[in-house]
Amino acid sequence: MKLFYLPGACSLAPHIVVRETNTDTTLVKVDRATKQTEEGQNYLDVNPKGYVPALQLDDGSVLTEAQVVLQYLADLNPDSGLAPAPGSPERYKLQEWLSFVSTELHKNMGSFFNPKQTPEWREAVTALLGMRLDVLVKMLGDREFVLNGFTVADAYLFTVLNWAGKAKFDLSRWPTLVAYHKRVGERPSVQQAMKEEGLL
Ligand SMILES: N[C@@H](CCC(=O)N[C@@H](CS)C(=O)NCC(=O)O)C(=O)O
Repeated sequence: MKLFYLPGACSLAPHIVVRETNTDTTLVKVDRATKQTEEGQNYLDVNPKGYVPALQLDDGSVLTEAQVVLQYLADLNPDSGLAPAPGSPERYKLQEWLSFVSTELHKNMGSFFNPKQTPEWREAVTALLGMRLDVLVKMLGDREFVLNGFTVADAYLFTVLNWAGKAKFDLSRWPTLVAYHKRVGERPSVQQAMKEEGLL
C-alpha cells in the first residue's frame, strides 16, 4: 500500500496509525504547489480531488477522505483496538468523533492557513472554534483518550490540535487539550511519524 501525504497535514493521522499497527506501507510525499509526488507522478492521477490523504491499495484502487482511510487501516488490524468492531454501538461513537473532528475542528483550524483569510473571517472562526473546543473538553471529561483507549480518532484529533501553533491559535485557554496534545504526542508511533515527516 502507499499513503500519500503532505508533511504535517491531516495525512499525519493515518501515518500515525500505520506506525501504530506496523502496517507495511510506503509513504509518498506530495508537493502541495505542483501536485507532483516524490515518485515523479502527477498526484491528480492518483486522487483527482488533489488533497491528501490518499491510500492506494495493492490492487491499485484508491481510498480517500481521512475518516475512511483511518477506519480502513484500523480494520486491517482488528486486534489493534484502534477502532471498535464494525456495527457495534462503540463504532458509531467512533464515527461520531471522527465526524466532529473532521467537520468542526479540521475544517475550521485548517482555514487559518488560507492566505485569503481576512481579519474578520479569522475572528469569526476563532470564536466558533473556541465554542467547539469548550464542548470538546466537556466531551473528553477526565478520559485519557476520546474513547476507552487510543483509537484512530485520537490520531486525527492530535493532528488537528497540532496545527494550533503554526495557525497562531492559542490553545492555552484549554489546559485539558494542551495536556491531551502532549500526552498523545509522546506516543512512540506519533514521534516516529512526525520524525519521518520532518516535523521534529
Ligand atoms: N475532505 C478531506 C479533506 C482533506 C484535506 O483538507 N487535506 C488538506 C491537508 S489537511 C490538503 O491536502 N490540502 C491540499 C492543499 O493544501 O493544497 C478529508 O477529510 O480527507
